[in-house]
Amino acid sequence: MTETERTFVMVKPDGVQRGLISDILDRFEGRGLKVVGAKLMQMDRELAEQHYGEHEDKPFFEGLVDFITSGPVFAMVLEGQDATRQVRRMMGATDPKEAEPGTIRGDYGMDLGRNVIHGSDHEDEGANEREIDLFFDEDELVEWDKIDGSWLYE
Ligand code: D4T
Repeated sequence: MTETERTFVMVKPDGVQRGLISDILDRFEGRGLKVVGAKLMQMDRELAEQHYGEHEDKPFFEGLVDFITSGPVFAMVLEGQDATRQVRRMMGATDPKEAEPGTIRGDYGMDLGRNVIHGSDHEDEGANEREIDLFFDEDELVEWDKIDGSWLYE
């Protein structure tokens, strides 16, 4: 059986400024993903540098940290079967110009440096737990039963 898992997702400052939080959350809820944590927050440079640590030697790193700290982000933890991979599929390719129409980036983005949303990488083992720990305290996550469970999953 496919594992139920939690994944970290974040609407970036461009998505928040453009009023896309509700549409993005609607897509995930409509798909059947359960929200177990959500908050609007302002990232500081320390958190941004930690979050994007794998890119610290890349030429775009400073610009990326500037951008992600330039305004509030909307951070979420979503739960469901195969959640990490399914969220990434719904987000579309990293570069919105390559993202398929119908995906979040394909519908709302035009530029790699303004790609609206982040989701943990399903190919990076442990990325979910690491990012959830980085952004959320344990008491900010809620364990609850969603009444449509048996209507979503066989
Ligand atoms: P994030 O982490 O934002 O969900 O994006 P991805 O997981 O899809 O892609 P990534 O880690 O390769 O890139 C992180 C972030 O950096 C921006 N970026 C990336 C950029 O501004 N210029 C670049 O050349 C690249 C490769 C976009 C996403």
